[in-house]
Amino acid sequence: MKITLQSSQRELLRSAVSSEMTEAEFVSLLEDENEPLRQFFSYYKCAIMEIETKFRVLNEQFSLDGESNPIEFMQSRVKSYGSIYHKASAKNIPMRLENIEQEINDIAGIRVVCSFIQDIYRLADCFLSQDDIFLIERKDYIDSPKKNGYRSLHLIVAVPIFLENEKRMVKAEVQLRTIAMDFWASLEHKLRYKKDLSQEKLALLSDSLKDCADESARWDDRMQEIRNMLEE
Ligand code: 0O2
Repeated sequence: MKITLQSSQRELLRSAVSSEMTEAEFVSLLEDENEPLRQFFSYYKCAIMEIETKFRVLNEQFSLDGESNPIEFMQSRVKSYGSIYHKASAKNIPMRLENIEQEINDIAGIRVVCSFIQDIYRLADCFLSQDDIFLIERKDYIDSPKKNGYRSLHLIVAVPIFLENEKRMVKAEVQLRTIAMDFWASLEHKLRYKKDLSQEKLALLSDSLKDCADESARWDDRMQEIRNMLEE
């Protein structure tokens, strides 16, 4: 899937973003009043709007069926320029918008937070069964948590956005998780970006976070069991 730009826009982007750029140059270029670049990022904002609406509709429909709303809250963001730069550097992706668009899947990110694990899978199934959602990749870190304890269900999808004269397919990453998983991930995220920790302290905090991840996984399972029993 590809975001197609007019050839004049392509030329501008090609000349604008070179592979030798530093982060500061990259960010300042993107922050300039540059219409094609603004347009490029606005497609991701539109994809977020489309996907959020789909989840709001599902949330509403579940409540009409006499069930409580499965979604506690949603958070969305277009990835920051600095974060795109770091991911591209870490993955050796050339600093050109074409490559970034093709190889970074989470420029548009939507996080859907639920109380119960079962709701995550049900929402994901309903979302993926819609005929305008194209699944690119599914990563189930609930079934197979990361070594550090990270859990969430990730769906990389492509969604159409309908503009004045055209339809474009745009990629987005949907992360579905419970409140407990979200609480854990926010704290662990802070640890990942702490640069001034000694090796000992880092090891201690990582072990402690892994214990919390295991404990919160047990909590999620028990809360689900209690709900199942209540609904029997
Ligand atoms: P940020 O700051 O949230 O944007 P891919 O995107 O598939 O090419 P990647 O990044 O290895 O490759 O994919 P993965 O592992 O599915 O992670 C994507 C996103 O999930 C991350 O984006 C985080 O938001 C979240 N995530 C994954 N692993 C962890 C983890 O161990 N801890 C926490 N707290 N979040 C995690 P970014 O770009 O890394 O970060």
